[in-house]
Order: sequence, then structure tokens, then C-alpha cells
Amino acid sequence: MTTDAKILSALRANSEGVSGAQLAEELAISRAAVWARIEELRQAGYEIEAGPHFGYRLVSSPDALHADDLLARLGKTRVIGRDIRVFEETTSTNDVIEKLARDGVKEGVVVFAESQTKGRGRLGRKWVSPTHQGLWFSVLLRPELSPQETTQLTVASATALRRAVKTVTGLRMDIKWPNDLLIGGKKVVGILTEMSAEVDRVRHVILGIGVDVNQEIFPPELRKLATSLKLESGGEICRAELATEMLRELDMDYTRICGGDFSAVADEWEAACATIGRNVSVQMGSRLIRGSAESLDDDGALLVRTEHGHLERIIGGDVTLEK
Ligand code: BT5
Repeated sequence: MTTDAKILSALRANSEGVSGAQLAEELAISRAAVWARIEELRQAGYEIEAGPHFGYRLVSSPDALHADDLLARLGKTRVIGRDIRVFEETTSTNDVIEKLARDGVKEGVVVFAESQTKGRGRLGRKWVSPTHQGLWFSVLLRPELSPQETTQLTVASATALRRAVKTVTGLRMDIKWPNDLLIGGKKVVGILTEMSAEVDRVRHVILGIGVDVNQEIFPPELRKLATSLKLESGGEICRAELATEMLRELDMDYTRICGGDFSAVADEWEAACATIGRNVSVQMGSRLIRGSAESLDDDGALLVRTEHGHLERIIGGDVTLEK
């Protein structure tokens, strides 16, 4: 943890205040150095009171993502979030992670951007990422899974993100296979899983996650399709709190999957899924499959019983829920 992260962590743990002397001792730096760091944090928008009786006290945090703050809020995780980086603007956070992956950075690194100029969905579709209003982030993973098992990661991300949103906002999201989380039929979260693999071995997986948090209005083309947590809950959401809860839950489900316990994740997923038990049509390239979505298999693929009684195994594609 960096010095700033340690200071923020200590301030959060001591809401009544913590003395400069104590901070200096815990961080093994001088009191003047503590003061200089506090000034920097104030410049970054943290409101920190100082007084002779209580020392330093954190009054409020800015609504901006700050790597040190996220690390301080998150505390220790097994893999996801050991290293967090925040950019004011980037093309796509998946591109940044791709570069880090090629440079050999360890798995678990997370990149957030306050805005993306080329945010993308699947099949080259565009992902709208307005500044400071959502969470646009990507995670680098190097799992010991075969390429066909990586759908497990998308499924696990959906369950993890759903739990985090429930904890922070109380809102319940429905899951639509494989990568959407919806409220009232409108999309709130999209997941883009990109992979680099050999025939039977995954080199790395990039989990790209887009969450509509505090938007009050969407561009015309998305108004019927998308909603935000603020629109649904009626109140502004603290993005840093939501981000850290998401990383904590993602770390937990990643641990479950690496431990070979996908079945627990799949059970939770099926219970929250709006796709299972519904009549669906699935567009896979030029092929259209119609049938009833029955369940997930061990790799996270969707099993669809067609009108002709065949069981089709769907590993990608666009699912539409039929009436
Ligand atoms: C997805 O694709 O849902 C995956 C989205 C992943 C976005 C994250 S943000 C961080 C990381 N970096 C990136 O560049 N991407 C990831 P797909 O299922 O193909 O859905 C795309 C469709 O969702 C678009 O064609 C629009 O109809 C709709 N859409 C675009 N922006 C949206 C938004 N902000 N909220 C809801 N729907 C949106």
C-alpha cells in the first residue's frame, strides 16, 4: 500500500480523528511528511479537518476515483485488486490491460478510467462511457482454465457484481446470459470477456466491466435499453464504495472458480437468471436458434432445447428473451 492509501485507511478507521504523531509513527515518516501528504490529498478533493484535540479527521471524499483511496477501502484481497490504476481518460480499459498483460504484469491488476473514448462491447459494438458517471474498468486474470472454461469467468462476474450492487444499493438485478445485468428489462451492467489463448491453454483473460451508476439521462439510442443505479434507486451512489465492493466480490468468486467450485457459482447464477426457463432466440453469427433455455453446463455454456427437441450448447451469441 502506498503512503496515501495508508493515511486514508487510518483516517477511515478512526472517524474521531488521528494525531499527526500517531500517523508519523505508523507510517515511519516525519510529521512534516504527513502534513505534506495531507495537503496533497486535500488538493485531490479530500476534505480533511485538522485540530489540536483530534489531529486529522476525514470529513468527505471527492466523487472521483483515486487508486490509493480504492486500495485503502478494499484492504487485502487474494488476487483481484492487489494493484489498482486509475486513468482520467483512455481509449478502452481493456486496451490498457492488454498492454500490461503483454508486459508480463501479474494477474489481479485492475484499471479504471473516468472516461473512455473507445469503450467497446462485444462484436465491435460501442459502449457509452460518460465521464465520472459510471464504473468503467478491466481486470487481468491468468487462470488455469481451458479456453472453453472461460465462460465460467463471465458467469462468475455476473453473480459477483449482482451481490455487490445489492449490498451497496439494495437493488436486485436480473442476469441475462451471458454478460448482461438488467433492472426492469433495462441494461445496467455489461461484461466483455476477452482472451488470449493457445489451443488448450489460456494465456490471459481480460474482464471488462461497464456499470451505469449515476447517469440521469442516456443518449436517445439507449433510452429504452439502459438505466442507471441512480435512476433506479433515486439517489446518488458513491462510486468508490461500489467499486471496492465489486472487487471484493469478484475476488471471492474468482477464488471459488480457481478452487474448482464452479457449481456453487452456477447455482447462484441460475437462481438470479432471467434467461433460464424462458423461450429464447439466440443469434450465433448467421445462425438463429429458437428454443427454451434449460440450464448452464459445467463450463458455463447455456443449454437450449430447440423446437425439434435437440439440446444446443451455446457458448456465445446474442440472446433475446421471447414473450
Ligand atoms: C457489453 O457488450 O455489454 C460489454 C460492455 C463492456 C464495457 C466495459 S467498460 C470497461 C471495459 N472497457 C471496454 O472498452 N469495454 C469494457 P454488448 O453485449 O455487445 O452490448 C453492447 C450494447 O449495449 C451496445 O450496442 C448498446 O446497445 C448497449 N450499450 C452501450 N453503452 C451502454 C451503456 N453505457 N449502458 C447500457 N447499454 C449500453
